[in-house]
Amino acid sequence: MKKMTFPAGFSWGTATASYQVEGAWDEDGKGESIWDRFSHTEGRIATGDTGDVACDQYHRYAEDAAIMKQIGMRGYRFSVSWSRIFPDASGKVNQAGLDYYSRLTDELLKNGVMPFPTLYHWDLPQWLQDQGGWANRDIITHFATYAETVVNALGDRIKNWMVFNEPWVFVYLGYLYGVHAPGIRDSDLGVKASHIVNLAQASAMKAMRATGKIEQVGSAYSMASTYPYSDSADDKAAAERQHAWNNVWFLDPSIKGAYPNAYIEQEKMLRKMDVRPGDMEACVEKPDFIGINLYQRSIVENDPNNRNLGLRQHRGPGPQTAFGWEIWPAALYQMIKRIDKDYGLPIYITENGCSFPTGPDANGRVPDQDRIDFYHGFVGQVGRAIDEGCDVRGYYGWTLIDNFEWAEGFRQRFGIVHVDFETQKRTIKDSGYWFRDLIAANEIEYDETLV
Ligand code: GCO
Repeated sequence: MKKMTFPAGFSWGTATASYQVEGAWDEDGKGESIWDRFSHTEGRIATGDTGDVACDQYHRYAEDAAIMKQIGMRGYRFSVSWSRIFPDASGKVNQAGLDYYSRLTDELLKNGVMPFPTLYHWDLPQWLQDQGGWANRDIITHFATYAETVVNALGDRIKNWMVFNEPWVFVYLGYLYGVHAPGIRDSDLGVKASHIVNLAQASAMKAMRATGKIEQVGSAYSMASTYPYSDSADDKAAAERQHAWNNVWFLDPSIKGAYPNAYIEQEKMLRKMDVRPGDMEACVEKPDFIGINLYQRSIVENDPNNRNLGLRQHRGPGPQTAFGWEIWPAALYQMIKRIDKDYGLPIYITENGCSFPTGPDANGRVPDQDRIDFYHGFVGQVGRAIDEGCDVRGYYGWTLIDNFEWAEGFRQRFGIVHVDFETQKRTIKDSGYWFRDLIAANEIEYDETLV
């Protein structure tokens, strides 16, 4: 084991998303989003839960900001709900929606917490979905207008922004596999949407920079470091294809103006994606940093029978969270090293965390030791990468408070603060106090032998 100290001013924070915490789903002029529609449709959410109330952060943001301060958090990654700002197809701005994020921003700053918002964490306005959503190119202009509007309203106080959260997840789970909103299962639409999202990312970044009000902009990408199933050249090549598709499909176009090689028949795929002349140039807008959301790794074996990515995945032998996700701390170290080597840009860990169901005991304490062990392992591997020279600027745990876990409803608890969804009572878990002590000490021990 080795001990390291994080850089002074390291950005310690937590992340949430509008639909998962806000509630107030139809208040103050907010329009319907695809997640409202999806969760209100029977059979879509495993538990039948909805985000109508969620953690009621729309009304309890001051209490939540005070909790962040108590823990010593220096940043808060929240997302803006597009349908609060542009509730309908009229194109008219709903000022009350902007006012909410302005109040939240002021409250965070008052508590010494840097607001670090994401413009899109999956809750697309339903009126845009009715026009085809991310599979219709018209969305590119709508999204840039929305981005510019939000930055103009808050850019006097907020300097650091994220455009997208996990484009891979909302495109493929939403349009290809149909398990997330809008619940579409269509391989043509899915791959077309992936390209439109890349175009939209660049045009929104350009619009945000043109306001002259921001300092840093990037996106948060879902990543899982890929491990070849064996040492064979074929498995290693398969792991590279998985990395290309899963980790950097929405990053390479913005930096290199090209898609990474992922598919066995890549040229055919690019035609299916409807990549037109001039598109790849239009995708380029270099981010100031790269956000990594990482929960797991993937273990990949070459599979010649698969004509898509040419691979199959295996489960790893590590222990698991309540969600059944393998706990493999070195995955985060490997991912940081790879992204640092390939792009040389500053990195933020924009999400990392685990679900365990621990609730309050008889004394009202929440002894979630398994979550502490998880964080100790993963944060330690971030420290290891920093020790080896990687430029990691911050670490955002997922998540501040137990919240609405998408298709799983409320049954997966990822918070470092427990929420009783009957009463909305918040209780800081032992892991929350662990973070308080970690941030105060600003140092951690890590295992430098993990692979
Ligand atoms: C994610 C999401 C979060 C999830 C978390 C746990 O970005 O996948 O940003 O919304 O709740 O990852 O599954």
